[in-house]
Amino acid sequence: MRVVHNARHALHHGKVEMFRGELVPCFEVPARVDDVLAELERRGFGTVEAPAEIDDAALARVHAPRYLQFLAGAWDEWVALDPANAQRDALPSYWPIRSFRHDVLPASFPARLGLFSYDAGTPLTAGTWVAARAGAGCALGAVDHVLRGERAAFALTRPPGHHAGADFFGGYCFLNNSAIAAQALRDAGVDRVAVLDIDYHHGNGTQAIFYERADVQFTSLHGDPHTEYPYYLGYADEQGAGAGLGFNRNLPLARGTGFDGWREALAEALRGIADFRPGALVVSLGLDTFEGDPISGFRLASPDYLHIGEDLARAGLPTVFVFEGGYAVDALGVNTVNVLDGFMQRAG
Ligand code: FKS
Ligand code: ZN
Repeated sequence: MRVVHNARHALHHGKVEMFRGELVPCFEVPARVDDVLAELERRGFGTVEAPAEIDDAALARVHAPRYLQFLAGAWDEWVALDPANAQRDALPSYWPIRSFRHDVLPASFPARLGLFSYDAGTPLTAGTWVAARAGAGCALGAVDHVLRGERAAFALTRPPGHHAGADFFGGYCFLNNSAIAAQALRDAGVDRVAVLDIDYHHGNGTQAIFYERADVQFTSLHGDPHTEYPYYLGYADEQGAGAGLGFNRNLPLARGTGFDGWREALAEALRGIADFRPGALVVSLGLDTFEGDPISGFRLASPDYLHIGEDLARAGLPTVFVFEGGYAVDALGVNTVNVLDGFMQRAG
């Protein structure tokens, strides 16, 4: 399988995230991608390549211009507030929730930081924009391979993307790589694109981006938002709106779910995807469903990931895999490559 790898991912390196009243070390660290790369090399799996330079127009097909502009200049604005900020991550502390205005762009940088975000766990750092932009390039590069007839391709990048909406960051995500991939497939003439999100956390950003559209179907398997992040979206009754009604599907599962229950939900998701008759599939590939994950609650074991790959291959669709979460760094490489390996074995 072709692997498009973002060598600039480590330029995004948050120090801390806010968690239960404390600043704690980030879970989403550069070692995650390095571990996957090492396992790809160890197993001689795939051809690893760098992404081509990207066309920002592909980002603007998914994200709001004022949000992209903000992200591109955010670090410089943060340091301009106080030169000592160069040593600190930028974390928001104000949010315009219900009854506040969203149309006004305040001059204050901290005010805009909050306008364009939804949690205090997603540090913006000196290299965030460069890393995220190159990451979106990986997603676009993987799309190109599939458009040229490859059975599948894998965008190996961080920061992840599925929590990022059209104009907000959060959940360690800034640019929604999976949404950018799905939109690029549409723009290249694929009539219907399915996005399947198997990260432990609901892909609220991807759902929101496509919620009113019938041309991109979104399906997600995730920890029940009643108890799991991102809490405010990902419930089973969210089925899409307007033209998109019927094209959004959430399959929330209880904390503690093991592979048997999870796999049944995957089968259900794949039936819905088959009914949609898509021309391509984008998989938001999170590996935080693993039993050893430090921030998640499902109980999948390493060999289960081979079966996930096989089940996905049986859908018979040109497939773009996009790397999302997974925080048990030592097992992350094995689990990720198991999915890809299972897929290729079944895909032939
Ligand atoms: C632990 C609290 C967890 C944030 C969880 C974010 C999950 C991110 C992810 C992604 F794929 F985007 F990376 N809070 N301190 O795994 O969904
Ligand atoms: Zn996750």
